[in-house]
Amino acid sequence: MPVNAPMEYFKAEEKFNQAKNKADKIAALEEMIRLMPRHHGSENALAQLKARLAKLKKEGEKKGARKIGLKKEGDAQICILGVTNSGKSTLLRKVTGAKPKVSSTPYTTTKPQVGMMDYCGVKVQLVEIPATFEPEYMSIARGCDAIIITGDDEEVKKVMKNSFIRQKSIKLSADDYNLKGKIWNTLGLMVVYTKKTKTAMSLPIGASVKDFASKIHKDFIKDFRFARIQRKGRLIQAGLKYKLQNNDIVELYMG
Ligand SMILES: Nc1nc2c(ncn2[C@@H]2O[C@H](COP(=O)(O)OP(=O)(O)OP(=O)(O)O)[C@@H](O)[C@H]2O)c(=O)[nH]1
Ligand SMILES: [Mg+2]
Repeated sequence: MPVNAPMEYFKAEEKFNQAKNKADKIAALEEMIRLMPRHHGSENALAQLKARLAKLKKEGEKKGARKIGLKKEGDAQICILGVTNSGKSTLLRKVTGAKPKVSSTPYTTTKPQVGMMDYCGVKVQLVEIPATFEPEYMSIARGCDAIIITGDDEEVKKVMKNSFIRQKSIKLSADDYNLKGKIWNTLGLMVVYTKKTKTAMSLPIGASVKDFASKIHKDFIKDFRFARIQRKGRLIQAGLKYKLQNNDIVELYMG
């Protein structure tokens, strides 16, 4: 029991005990820490509260994605962050086959919603993060490849900062022209195709023949002789170091 704690402290403690979810617990704990008197007699109690807070925050990070059963699928994952009614579900519906509920009632989406966007044969997983921004959902956003922000971005940027979400972000609306193209461009990837099976593959912009070959199979580097690349009607013969470009069709010759 802290010595000389103000009344507000006990109110915050009561809030902590009543809290039903992690976000509320964290908020109450932070309030308790703020209200705890700073003197020699309260040092231990303060340290305990801080340890409890750290543990609570860490739990959210570790369990988050697994607890809600969300599996990373496709070539890349993008999270949609936005305050309520900013059109997250509307955007998800437009670019994927997913059918999350769209409604003008605030906080319609309460669980992360997942959809798969096809871009020139490459699959990108999109995840709508509920506007409650619960820590366990923010941990999904922390691990994805890029962020789409819908609506007013000021609040979202604050939330991102507090949750250590530092990926590249882009502000978009569901009504934007060339929505899929804009989403794809945030990833810094290009699409190349295998000649034989016409399979689309994603690689970082600037990737080489070697990157392409090793993505298909480890042994392809060892037995590599040369690559034949179809690019804008031209045929190029190239070695491992040769840099690929978007839309290249690549055939590997092995020895
Ligand atoms: N066409 C269009 N409608 C929008 C846009 N933003 C919001 N709306 C409308 O606003 C309401 C909420 O849209 P949702 O897509 O459900 O918004 P959300 O961000 O998913 O909201 P929550 O899940 O409740 O937090 C709906 O009536 C939409 O039609 C937009 O950019 N374009
Ligand atoms: Mg929604």
